[in-house]
Amino acid sequence: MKTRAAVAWEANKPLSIEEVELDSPKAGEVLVEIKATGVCHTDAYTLSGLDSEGKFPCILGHEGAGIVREVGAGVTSVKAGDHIIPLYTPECRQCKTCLSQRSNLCTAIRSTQGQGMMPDGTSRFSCDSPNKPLWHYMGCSTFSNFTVLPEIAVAKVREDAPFDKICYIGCGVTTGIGAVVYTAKVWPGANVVVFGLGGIGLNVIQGARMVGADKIVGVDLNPAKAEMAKKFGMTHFVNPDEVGRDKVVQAIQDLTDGGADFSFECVGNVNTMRQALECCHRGWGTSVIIGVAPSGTEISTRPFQLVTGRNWRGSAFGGARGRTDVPKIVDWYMEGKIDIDSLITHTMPLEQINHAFDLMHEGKSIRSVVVY
Ligand code: NAD
Ligand code: AHE
Ligand code: ZN
Repeated sequence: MKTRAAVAWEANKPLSIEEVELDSPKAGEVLVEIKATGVCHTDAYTLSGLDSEGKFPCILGHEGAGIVREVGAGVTSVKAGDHIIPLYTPECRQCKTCLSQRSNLCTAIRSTQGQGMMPDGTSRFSCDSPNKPLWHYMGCSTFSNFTVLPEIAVAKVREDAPFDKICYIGCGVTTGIGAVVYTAKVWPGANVVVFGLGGIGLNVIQGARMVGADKIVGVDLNPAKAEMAKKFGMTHFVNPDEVGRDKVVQAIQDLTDGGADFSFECVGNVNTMRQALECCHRGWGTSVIIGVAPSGTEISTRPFQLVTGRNWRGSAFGGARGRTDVPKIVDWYMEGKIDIDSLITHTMPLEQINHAFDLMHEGKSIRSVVVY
């Protein structure tokens, strides 16, 4: 079939709206009509050329929601008409990691996914003019109106949930709230610090409020981000340009009686990753890296920071097991337990998708959602 998609022909160039070819789903795969997709900073990161797994030309996008239109041979867990959220972190329930129950990092299809291919090592997308192969992205490619996904990479969700809001659960909402609830297991009364008050950091803040955190300190270079963060539960704001970029750690220690119980890095910058670790409380403070730093960069700190009891860890997709946890997060939204609507600051058709990237780079949006 033919479908409309925003194609990334090469790094650092605007996406181009094209009619592309999409092959039918093979065994174990499903054809999905994407109804809406968010634009995440990770899409911009890959488009920038700094992602070691970035492969061009490709169809980006990994934060979607849609309807199953056709299933391939052997598919049993979903059927045509089901509403789903694509999962860039699938859940096969059979690999060593899934069976361990210790991590959400399912390994079933990770290697082909990172190469822009379906599990059989081929792509379903192509473009007959100028006749180039098109690669998948993060196993999702939600910047295409129709896409093909492995059965293990879709979470079936309730049908009364609006696509233009729950698409955000496909990455940002789950990543932020999940990092608090599933990865860090933040306890009521904890002091929490969040570096980066964008589409991920604000969800960390609402997760921290949800579990009953005490102080929730936000750190961002853009003071315009503070207003929304306060609405979501931020109790104190630190602007590194006001306190001095080399005094951020001290400012946080002063606010939190010696250091944070938990910090979350939601920027993707190795300097803020270091600050996020070092602002944690001696003896037990845990810092969770969520931000994706450019390929080739490295984190550093004095080993003494770890010897004296601080913990450094990371979180992908909030530690959520997609097929199990994502439907529950959709329920939380539908029951009014979490706010998604306020974070979706812009909605636009696919033709304006490059504007979504501009708004993100200019710091003018929290989440832009493309509606097909
Ligand atoms: P965003 O652009 O919406 O937000 C980033 C925020 O960081 C902005 O508010 C910006 O002003 C702020 N910022 C920039 N430099 C800063 C600095 N030096 N100090 C303090 N604040 C600073 O991006 P997002 O969509 O929220 O994504 C954030 C990061 O999380 C990205 O690196 C993204 O790739 C990553 N991410 C990771 C996962 C995961 O599973 N681990 C999932 C989604 C996104
Ligand atoms: N290809 C990148 C890896 C980027 C990365 O860490 N991705 C996160 C999700 S970001 C979503 O917005 C992730 O899930 N990581 C675990 C995994 O298996 O990729 C790079 O830098 O090479
Ligand atoms: Zn994302």
